[in-house]
Amino acid sequence: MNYLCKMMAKTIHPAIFLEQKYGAHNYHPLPVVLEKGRGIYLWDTEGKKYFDFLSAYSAVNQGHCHPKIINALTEQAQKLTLTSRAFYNNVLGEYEKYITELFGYDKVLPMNTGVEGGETALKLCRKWAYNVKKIKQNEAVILFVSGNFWGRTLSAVSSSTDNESRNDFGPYMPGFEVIPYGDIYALETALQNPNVAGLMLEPIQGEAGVVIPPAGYIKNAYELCKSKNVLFIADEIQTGLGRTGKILACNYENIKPDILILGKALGGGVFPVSAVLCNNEIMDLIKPGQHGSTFGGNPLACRVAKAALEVIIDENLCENSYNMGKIFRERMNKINSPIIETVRGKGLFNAIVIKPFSNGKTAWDVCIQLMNNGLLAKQTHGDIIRFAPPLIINESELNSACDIIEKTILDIY
Ligand code: IF1
Repeated sequence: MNYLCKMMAKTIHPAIFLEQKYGAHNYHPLPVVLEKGRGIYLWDTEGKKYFDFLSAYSAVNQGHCHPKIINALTEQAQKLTLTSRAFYNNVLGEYEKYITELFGYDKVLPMNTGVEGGETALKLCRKWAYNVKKIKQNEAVILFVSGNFWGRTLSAVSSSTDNESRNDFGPYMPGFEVIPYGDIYALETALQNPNVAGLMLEPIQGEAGVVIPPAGYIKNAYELCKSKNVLFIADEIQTGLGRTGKILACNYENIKPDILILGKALGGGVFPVSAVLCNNEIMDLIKPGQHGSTFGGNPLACRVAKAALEVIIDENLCENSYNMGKIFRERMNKINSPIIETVRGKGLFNAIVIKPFSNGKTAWDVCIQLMNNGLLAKQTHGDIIRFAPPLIINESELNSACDIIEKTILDIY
């Protein structure tokens, strides 16, 4: 082991050293090594306790290691975990009935990661383009919006406007067009092209930094798409399942996407589960052998996902998210600090935009200080700190967490 490695092994946490030496450096984590999670809390290997205000990018809406979800996982894990879709199993159909009735669609196509959900939705859109809208083969266009993020596959980065996600991964997927987010006139113009088959967007952009479009944009975009026989595809992988204070962020504008994509918290924080929901006119275009995945719809994932959804419904997590989110923004807007530029969000999906410090400190330094003070959050795009605790947080816990955020911000500058 060379000298540097020997020095690192002596001065940094062994877990960090091992990740540095043996793992791809595709992340820049905060210097904390977590060992345990329960509810809204995480503990590091030294036993220090933290508020989790990232929730694994909204994949832990129900809280860490939720007993009902863990029970579903462990119970099914003793019986049957994976059959492939070469055979039926006694869990998938029951889950499919539950989730399609819950969201009001004819059918669901079960996948695993969020990006697989996105890829599935886009394949369904292209199938529909050629078989229903009768667009000429290989000429379907799908619209995306600037600042979008729906994963890391070559298709996903082909639609990205973020150089970090996109650079050096070309050539890019053809038939993708990007228009400015929130600009209804840009959409109107793009929809003049008769080859447009779909528009895919997040109702509130997560990775971009909890970017909320102008009021009415989602509804106007949906109506424009309908007027041009274009599918409206909602990526609710991060905004869905209570995160913004409703079961779906699209519900704020009373629109029902033609294709709905769910993920993250659908897996209850224990398993990658995603789902694509739509009605028969679209879903029945996929015939046997035309799409799927080894783990998609496996019995273990279905039991976990059903339990994950039941927790959200039975524990009124959407309502709690809505109410706690209001308190959070009220508290943040009361902090009298020159470094806070904007506080924004819906439900428990919030962000604070940090002004550049004259002393050279950045949002990263705020996150480090928050960590030292017992709260974990992470910045995105340099100056935006997202705050997204599990939706189970109660008012007392929320205020304690806000006390930490307030103290940290007032102390740092
Ligand atoms: C990373 C970001 C968040 C997503 C939306 C689809 C996906 C994601 C709206 C794909 C995934 C994750 C990916 C993860 C970090 C995280 C993230 F910062 F990268 F962008 F949440 F904002 N649609 N987002 O947010 O789902 O395939 O990952 O299951 O890649 O670093 P996935």
